[in-house]
Amino acid sequence: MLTKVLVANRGEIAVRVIRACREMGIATVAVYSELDRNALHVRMADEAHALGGQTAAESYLNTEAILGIIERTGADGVHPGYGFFSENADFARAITARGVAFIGPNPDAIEIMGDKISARQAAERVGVHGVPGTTDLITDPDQVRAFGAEHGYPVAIKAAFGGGGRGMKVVADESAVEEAIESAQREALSYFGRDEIYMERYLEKPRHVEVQVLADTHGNCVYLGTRDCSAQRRHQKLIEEAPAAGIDPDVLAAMGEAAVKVAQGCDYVNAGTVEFLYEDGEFYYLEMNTRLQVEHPATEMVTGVDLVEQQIRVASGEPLPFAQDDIAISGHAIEVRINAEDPAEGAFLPSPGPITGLNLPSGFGTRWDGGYEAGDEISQFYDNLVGKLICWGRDRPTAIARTLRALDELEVSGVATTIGADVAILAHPDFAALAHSTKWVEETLDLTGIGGAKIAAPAIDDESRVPRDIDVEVNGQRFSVRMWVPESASTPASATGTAKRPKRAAAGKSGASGGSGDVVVPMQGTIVKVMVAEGDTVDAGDPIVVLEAMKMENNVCAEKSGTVAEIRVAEGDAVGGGDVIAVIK
Ligand code: MV4
Repeated sequence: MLTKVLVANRGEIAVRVIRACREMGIATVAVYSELDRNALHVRMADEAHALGGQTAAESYLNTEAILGIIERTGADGVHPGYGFFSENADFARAITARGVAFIGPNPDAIEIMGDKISARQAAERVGVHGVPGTTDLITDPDQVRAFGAEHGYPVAIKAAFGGGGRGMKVVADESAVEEAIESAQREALSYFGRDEIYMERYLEKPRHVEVQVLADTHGNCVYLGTRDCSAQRRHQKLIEEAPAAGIDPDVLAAMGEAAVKVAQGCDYVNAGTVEFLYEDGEFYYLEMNTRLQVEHPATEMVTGVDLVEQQIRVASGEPLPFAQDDIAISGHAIEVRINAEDPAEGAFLPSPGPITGLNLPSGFGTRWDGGYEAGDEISQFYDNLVGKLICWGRDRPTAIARTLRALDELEVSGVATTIGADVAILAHPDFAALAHSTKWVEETLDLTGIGGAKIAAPAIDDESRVPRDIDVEVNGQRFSVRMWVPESASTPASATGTAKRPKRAAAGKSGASGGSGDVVVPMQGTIVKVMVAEGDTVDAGDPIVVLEAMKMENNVCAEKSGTVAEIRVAEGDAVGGGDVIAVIK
């Protein structure tokens, strides 16, 4: 078993790996950029080492610095998390060349799956098919026209060396072929440095269904059920769930077996995900992700398998402790990504900054995988995932209701978050009815007026409170209401607080000297203070007496300017509503 694991990542996934190591009694080494010197993953690890630099390229992608830290610390394993070096075959080779375990797949499998054409060929070899199309590169527009004539339009033109959806062009009909080829090649060249393209039939409303696989070094490979990741925008997933719902179990089982075949076909080892498109009862192989994915907890919640623990065991040479028949899916899990982005009007604008307040949900079936605590900062230089909320329920409706309940408890202050968009998706009848597809968030979901805006941290209100009873009437029925108000609000009326109201009342009259000279109390109460004496000159709005009524003190003010001709009350007198207590001339 590995004894000391270097976690070559940051944020929630570094925290996730450190937690698994701690449970297994494995020491952890964190690495950090200049900006992450005091980040949560650094605070949690047994030891932490500086990479230097701020941007990802200067820090978490600095191979030499990471190799130096491996040397210095004696780490015998490296977990790459996702992103950064997780699908970098050269990095994996550099690690293994030093006799250190790369907690992930063999470098050859990373390479085969990194190239979409060889990945598709690897699947075809074991009888797993992608969307009908060709693995030949397009060299002539006539190839596309011939394909369109045979299979129909639309046709998808894809970058051979692409990924993440970039470089895909949809050809609506034969007149658009030339232009689509040119623009696909242009995009492929600028994103990936290579312009090779191929084509497939384009599916108009597919769901994105993926299969979690796990393979050991002894030839065992199992699938751990499916996930549906159709709720996404611009290839950024927002919500994932396990298992994929509303699909015939026989189809899901066939998909799982196909995924295992693809993995075994490239001698895959460790955790991986095989992606499919699903439409009208059919599934089509898309690609394989050769890493632990962001959404892996959804699978953990319905299988009970700790995927990070199994990754470490596999990298230590242990055989899988279960066979396919031992894997059962129990209930339903939903994962919601909480990003520091403002989803208002569907823009999802990044919102980096300090997290000033963080109240996390808890309760039955509720899991939080986070990378930050209150006081930590979301940097503009890295992924802005604050954390993931994962809720389990005995069935899908229960899981949806629980996730909405937990989101209601979750409070993130200081940065804008995607919570509003997540709620809009989960509460939408299309989502409940499984009527959504990969295009639903962008084309159907209405995000106008969605609040994602930054909220300030709630002011700390530690002032003691006192009861104040008032009577109210609602539709003619009398209720006595007790309000608990800050002590300061119940102390004798402050000059500003009480002077304003009469002034507004005075302003409503025809002019500074236009009101009545009679000073009238508006309601029954007790005079607690007389503010003027007979003969004083006053302005409209000046307080004449303070009246206590309904446990509140109110100023009773002059309605017109003039001289106080008469005062008819003294402190302590009880008065009735409508009584004239002074006269101004
Ligand atoms: C497709 C498709 C429809 N038809 N291929 C986009 C990401 C890339 N890896 C594959 N993608 C797609 N390929 C055919 N023949 C629709 C998509 C697609 C998609 C796939 C998975 C998840 C989200 C998506 C969002 C838009 C389009």
